[in-house]
Amino acid sequence: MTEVAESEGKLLIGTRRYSSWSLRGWLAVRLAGLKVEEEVVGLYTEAVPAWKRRAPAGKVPVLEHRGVTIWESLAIVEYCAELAPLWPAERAARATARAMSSEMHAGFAGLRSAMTMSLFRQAAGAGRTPEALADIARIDSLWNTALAAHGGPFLFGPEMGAADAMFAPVVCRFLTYRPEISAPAQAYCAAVRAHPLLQAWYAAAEREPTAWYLPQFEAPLSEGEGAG
Ligand SMILES: N[C@@H](CCC(=O)N[C@@H](CS)C(=O)NCC(=O)O)C(=O)O
Repeated sequence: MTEVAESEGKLLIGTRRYSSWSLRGWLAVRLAGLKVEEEVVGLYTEAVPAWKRRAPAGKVPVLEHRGVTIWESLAIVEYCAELAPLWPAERAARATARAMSSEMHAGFAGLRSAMTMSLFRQAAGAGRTPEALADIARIDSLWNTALAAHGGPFLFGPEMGAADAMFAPVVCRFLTYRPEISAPAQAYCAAVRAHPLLQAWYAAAEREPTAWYLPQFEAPLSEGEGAG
């Protein structure tokens, strides 16, 4: 568990190598500078029943902050955005950022099932199902529109924000499965991966216990292989 001076609560997350929803919540909490400890649980291991009793919906992430418990990644992002400016200041841009984030939270099941998040898996070229490719085309288009309108390197300008937190696990998937994406989307992926918080997330993921590794998410996939 990460100790934090004058802790105001706790963020419960799952195995960093795999837990895409945890990454979203964790990024929002860290971008907002909340003073909370982190507790990481090995997903789908024997520890599951114990942590599930503390998670209102039986899922991670869960944020406990100053006596408030928030589950669901998008609600955590919104909570953090009330404490720090994570959404764009301008109303129309903010509406677009929220729409993109909602679309991410509710959708892209084709991508999520064919290209499960697994940070260090050897899987370049794999997972290109028709459903995943359709989702990728939509995401590429969304990113291009936002990047062109706001100048990058992040979706709504120079700073990483709420929408970037919601799409960060997609970046991780693209870096693992290497689908063909546009040049602006590639540049966006590079910018997200280079951000100090993503660097920290990957570094911490590398230090996680090997007992948490799950064969179904680690098995190498060759180019052209289907759902992974
Ligand atoms: N809609 C939820 C999804 C959370 C979710 O599915 N979390 C996964 C880990 S990425 C989980 O807790 N899985 C454990 C389980 O279902 O037993 C959110 O946005 O936070």
